[in-house]
Amino acid sequence: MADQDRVLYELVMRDDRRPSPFCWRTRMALAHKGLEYTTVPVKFTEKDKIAFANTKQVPILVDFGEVVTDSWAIAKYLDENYYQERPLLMGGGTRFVNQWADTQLHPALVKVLLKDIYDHVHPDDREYFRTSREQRFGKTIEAVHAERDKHEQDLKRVLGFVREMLRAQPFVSGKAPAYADYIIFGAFQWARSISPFVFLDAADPLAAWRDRMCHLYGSLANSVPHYA
Ligand SMILES: N[C@@H](CCC(=O)N[C@@H](CS)C(=O)NCC(=O)O)C(=O)O
Repeated sequence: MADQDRVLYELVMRDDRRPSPFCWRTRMALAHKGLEYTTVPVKFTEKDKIAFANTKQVPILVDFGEVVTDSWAIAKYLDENYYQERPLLMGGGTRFVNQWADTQLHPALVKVLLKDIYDHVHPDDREYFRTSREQRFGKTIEAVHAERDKHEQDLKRVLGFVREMLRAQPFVSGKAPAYADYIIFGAFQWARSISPFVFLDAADPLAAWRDRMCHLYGSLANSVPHYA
């Protein structure tokens, strides 16, 4: 790997889909800072490809030789190193949003999406995904999927206060988007990368916000394979 490059290592699924919500936090953060980069696609089972970073997870940012792992650490790194004439990603409360997404939003959403994720996993990763996720949930992917209606109701509840907030302001971060938006948007981009399932009504303020997010930075979120 050249020390002269900025490279994002990110998850890849079949048909070159890039669904990782954590990698989308980083993609949007890099776009926010106006930074160029190339990507290295990593399958779940390609742990050898990322062993250099001493982690088993993506995203990993290699910024001119500086290896940064974990989406939160990457966002902090970007604010610390690219602050001149670049808008800050973080504000008060951003850590709260990060924690909320990791512990409330993602656990609710993954149960709605699990079968669709499995259906889009790269063929080389199918066995790994089934085994690791069935261990995590303590039941089969199909058993989780069988309760999708209930999981959808749980997800709607979890999203309730974000919806209310977006009635009063265009972005989670206020008048302009910042990292809190990218955190939550990462979850929506995860969903639309691998699932045709529609869980937002057209009249929902969240749907309008999601649309605004999809059109940011030259419609970055639409530049990869996705459903509606
Ligand atoms: N806390 C990490 C979580 C990253 C994460 O969970 N990445 C997933 C992809 S969405 C991953 O690499 N999983 C590897 C695996 O399940 O083996 C972050 O914020 O970056």
